[in-house]
Amino acid sequence: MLSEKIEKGLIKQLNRESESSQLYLSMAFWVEKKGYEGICEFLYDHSNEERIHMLKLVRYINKRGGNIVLNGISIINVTYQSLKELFIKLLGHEKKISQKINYLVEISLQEKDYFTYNFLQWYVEEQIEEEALIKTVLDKIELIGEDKGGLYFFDQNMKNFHKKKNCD
Ligand code: OFO
Repeated sequence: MLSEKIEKGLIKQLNRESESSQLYLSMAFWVEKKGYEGICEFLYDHSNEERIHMLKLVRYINKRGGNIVLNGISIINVTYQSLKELFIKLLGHEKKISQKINYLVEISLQEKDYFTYNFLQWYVEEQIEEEALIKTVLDKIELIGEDKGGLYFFDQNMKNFHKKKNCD
């Protein structure tokens, strides 16, 4: 059985993962409309990954006898001034998620819930990867700056990266 505190924390996290999925999805719309064929695939893909993060939590909470409540989520229709702004926001978002995961790890230790502590290690690893990935994309976008040709090639590279990833 999960303690009330852990159950509440995990349910909040699963709703955050669901929101993350919607956030990536809404960013993918925006990017696709701007004509970036590769970057939009990256964001659509990532939206699916966030859904998988949510499902992992759903399955774990159910296995431990918790009661899930889903928040109503509306698609976030935000527009951005630039790709750079979008990825800055995304990095900020992932950093916030990392803090929440760290907090959950902390309370799982306080509550001596070592099953949950162990379960959360996957998310800890994932956040390290995600922050690094978004930071790498942002660094590249900053490096390219106003160079439209550079941006075009970067977008094409992202498309190939996406194709390769789906074939591996
Ligand atoms: Fe992007 O993060 Fe899920 O956990």
